[in-house]
Amino acid sequence: EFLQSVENNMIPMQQFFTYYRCAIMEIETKFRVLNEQFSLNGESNPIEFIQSRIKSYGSIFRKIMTNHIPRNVEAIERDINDIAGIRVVCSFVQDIYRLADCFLRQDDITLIEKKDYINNPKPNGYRSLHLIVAVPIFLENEKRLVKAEVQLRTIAMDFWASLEHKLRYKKDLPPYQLNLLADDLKKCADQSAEWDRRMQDIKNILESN
Ligand code: 0O2
Repeated sequence: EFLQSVENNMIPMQQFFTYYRCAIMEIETKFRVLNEQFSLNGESNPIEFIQSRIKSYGSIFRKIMTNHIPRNVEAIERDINDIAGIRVVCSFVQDIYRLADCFLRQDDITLIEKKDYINNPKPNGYRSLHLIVAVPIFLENEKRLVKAEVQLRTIAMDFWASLEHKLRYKKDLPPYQLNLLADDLKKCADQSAEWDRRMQDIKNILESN
C-alpha cells in the first residue's frame, strides 16, 4: 500500500530511495573527510565508525500510521526526517560537538533541527546528539535537497542504546519485569554518562601535558 502510494505520485520507488542513498553518501563523505583532517592536525581520528541505513518500508509505514501522515510523496518527504539515517560513533564527547560544529558550518548543509540528548538526556537515559539536516544532491538534470538524520554518539551511548532498543521491542515480558529492566537501564545510562565524563577528563589532562 505504501509502495503503491509512492508509485502513484509519479516517483518510482527505486528513484525515491536513491535520493536518500545519495544523501547518505554525501554526508558520510563529509564526516570521513573531517576524520582525516583531524588526524592531519596530529590528533587521533575522532570517529570510531559510521553506520548508515535507509529506513525500511515497514518502519516508514508504521510512522505514516502513528503520525497520521498523508500517503503521498510530498507529505512523506516533508514529515519523515529519518528515511536517511547516519550514525557517527566517537570515543569522546567533545569530539562529537567539534565534528557537529564543523559539519554544520559547511555552506551546503542546512540545519533543520538539533536535539541535544547529551546535555538533556531523555527520561529513560537515552543520550545522543541528533541533527536533522538537508543536503543537496546533484543529479543529471537537477539539484535536489534531501533530508537526513545524523546521530552522533559515544561508544558507551551506542552500546546502551542498542540494548535499550531490544527492550523497547520486547513486549512478551510481564510489565513488572519490563519496569525493573528499564530502571536498571536508567542506572546504566547514568553510570555510562559518568564514565564518558571521566574518560574525557583523563584525555584532556593527558593532552595538556
Ligand atoms: P529506529 O529503529 O532507530 O529507526 P521522530 O523520529 O522525529 O518522529 P522523535 O522521538 O521526536 O521521533 O525523534 P528522536 O527523539 O530524534 O528519535 C529518533 C531516533 O533516535 C529513533 O529512531 C532512534 O534511532 C533514536 N532514539 C530516540 N530515542 C531513543 C531511545 O529512547 N532509545 C533508543 N534506543 N533510541 C532512541 P526510531 O525511528 O524510533 O527507531
